[in-house]
Amino acid sequence: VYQFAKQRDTASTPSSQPTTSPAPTSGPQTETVTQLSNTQHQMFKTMTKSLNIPHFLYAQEIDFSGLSKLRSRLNHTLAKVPAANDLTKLSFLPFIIKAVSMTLTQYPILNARVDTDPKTSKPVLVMRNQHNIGIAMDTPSGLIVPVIKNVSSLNILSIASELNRLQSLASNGKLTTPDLSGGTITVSNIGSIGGTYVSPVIVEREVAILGIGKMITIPAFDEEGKVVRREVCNFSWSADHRVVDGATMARAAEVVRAFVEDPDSMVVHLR
Ligand code: CAO
Repeated sequence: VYQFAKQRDTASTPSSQPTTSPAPTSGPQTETVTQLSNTQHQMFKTMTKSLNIPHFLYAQEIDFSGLSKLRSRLNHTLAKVPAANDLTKLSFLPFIIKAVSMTLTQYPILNARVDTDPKTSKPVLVMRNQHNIGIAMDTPSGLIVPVIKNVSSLNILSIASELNRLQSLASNGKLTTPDLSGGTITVSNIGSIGGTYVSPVIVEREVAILGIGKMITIPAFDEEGKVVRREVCNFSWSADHRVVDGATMARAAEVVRAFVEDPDSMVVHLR
């Protein structure tokens, strides 16, 4: 009883002295110089050049429910009957890469690069017919962006195989210069690690990049006002605002959304 009363007294006395002592000082700050790794050095050069590009950010929430169901169905089949190259599983990315390529057919400006006309010294757009989609990859040595070439000529299974091939070479540090060059647009799926939104940085010789956040499950209302389960994911586009206006970026992003939200609609375009 006495102890209880004493504790209560102490707690209720505003002028009581603090019982904690200040953190001990740990000496002066020290600084150590570290050289950049090769990958950091490359990232430093590339990203410094990207500072010259005025970025326009456009973000949208995509309903992944249909894609998620389709992926589960296909993965169920692939687990029993593997596809070529022993492919037994598809992630979301091959579908998104295909949707981006199909959209580039309608919006070729997003596959272009900015250059300077040597005769007039005026800026020009260089249009490119092949969709060479760079994929940002997190590897033991840091950020690497290998390129899936000519995506419009590939189906979703062959995109997945190529993605696996590049991912395996990247994680073993065995990518070659051809694997890393010739990109015309980039996709960065940071959502496989985490994050809702990302503000992706356009790389030189490209005018757009797509950043993908983490897919999450949310309660939503259906058309009858009933609460339903939805899987959603945020897509964040950055475009070079010197040559791509907001309306063009928004229209193209809406085409990607339509393909991803209704993946069956991609079937008619597949090769
Ligand atoms: N939201 C939720 N889950 C996701 C997801 C997302 N956006 N993206 C992938 N996943 C899931 C996959 O479906 C898979 O799940 P299951 O095991 O259930 O099938 C799991 O996460 C692992 O996917 P993955 O990473 O192996 O495959 P991927 O094709 O989606 O991505 C790659 C491949 C190489 C892009 C990815 O591994 C990676 O490196 N991401 C980081 C990119 C990055 O660093 N970007 C920042 C660049 S700027 O610094």
